[in-house]
Amino acid sequence: MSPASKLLVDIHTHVYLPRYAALLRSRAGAAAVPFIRTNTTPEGLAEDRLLILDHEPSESLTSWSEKLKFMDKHGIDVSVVSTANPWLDFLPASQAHTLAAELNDDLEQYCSTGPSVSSSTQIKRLYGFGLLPLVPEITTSALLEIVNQISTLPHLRGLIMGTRGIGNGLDDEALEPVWAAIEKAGLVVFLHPHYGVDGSAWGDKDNGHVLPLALGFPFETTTVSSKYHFSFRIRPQREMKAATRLILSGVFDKFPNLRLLLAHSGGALPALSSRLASCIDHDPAVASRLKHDARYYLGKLYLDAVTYGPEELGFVSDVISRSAGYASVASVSKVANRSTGSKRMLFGTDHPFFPPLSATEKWKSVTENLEAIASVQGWSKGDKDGVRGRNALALFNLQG
Ligand code: 5CU
Repeated sequence: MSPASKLLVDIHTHVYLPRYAALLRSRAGAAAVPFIRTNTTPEGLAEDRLLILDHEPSESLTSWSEKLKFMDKHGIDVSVVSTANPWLDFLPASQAHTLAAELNDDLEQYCSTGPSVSSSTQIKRLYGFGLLPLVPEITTSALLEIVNQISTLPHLRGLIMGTRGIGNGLDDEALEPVWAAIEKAGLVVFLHPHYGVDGSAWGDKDNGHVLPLALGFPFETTTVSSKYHFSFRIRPQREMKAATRLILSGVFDKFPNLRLLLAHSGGALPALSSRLASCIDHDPAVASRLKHDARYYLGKLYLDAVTYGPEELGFVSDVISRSAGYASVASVSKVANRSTGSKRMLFGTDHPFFPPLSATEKWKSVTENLEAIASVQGWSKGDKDGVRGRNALALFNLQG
């Protein structure tokens, strides 16, 4: 077994728990996604097809027990698993509340009864992100109750959430007690897209789901949008406000110890952060709202390393490391130190999404991300080991 400092830890990996899959199966005849429909294959076998996004080719449903097999095949020691999109977003408040509590218990049960990494460590192979019932009309007390539940389940180390909040996005003041409770409990928030952005930008050509996934998902993470219609291609019901809406709302000034992990390396935010800072500086409505230059807040974030390329990883780590130089106007050094930025980046696979189109021994979506980490110019061996696993052990407090 590798020593703890060499463990490979996957922090972006999803599951559809049996209870959740049963709910989707019960919606087989529903007019709108999400649902699971059982098809018959040409060989006459029953096959579950999962549809979570309008117009998207359906994904194969990966069974819960396949997770460990997938990990073994790719040498992944530990996974911090999360329920995949669209979480509980489509449910009425009371059902979302009950189901969140049940699914959190289910996930704890699975992780706690799963194997350990080895007989000489107490580090388990599975940990999880819980779910909050973030839907319109949910009460603050219900949300706080579930934050508290997650914080008492030892194998749940955070929670995953989409970008809608309780209907008005994540910069909604109504969420402030929730951020406060999450910060106090020390839980990591994994912020993940589902709705994409205005589908009319994708044009009329059939490009499969390349544009919504390659651009729409990361743009959604960048903007932290809200009130998008469930479809990839239907116009949003309301124009999105600004990106980075969480930064603009001052969440990190109010909750400086909030630990936010962004999917897909933060989307376009690293590339746009200096432009964002400049726009803030030149806008009378917000110029004096934040305590720091916008670039400072990027250093508060954690980002998955799901970029598939070493140049992108290097660039993102430069931007993250540079943020310390923006702590105050008087800061002396704004020089990027790639190594410092790497400490906030964590390996992920996005399993069960992006399966290979034809049978291969290993998934390219996994090997490409591992090769990217191995090839970043300016990252030391220690930095790379950090991104592969040690950073996750520290962030999620996983100890042997
Ligand atoms: O790229 C991804 O993260 C995903 C995901 O999580 N869910 C999905 O439906 N497609 C792609």
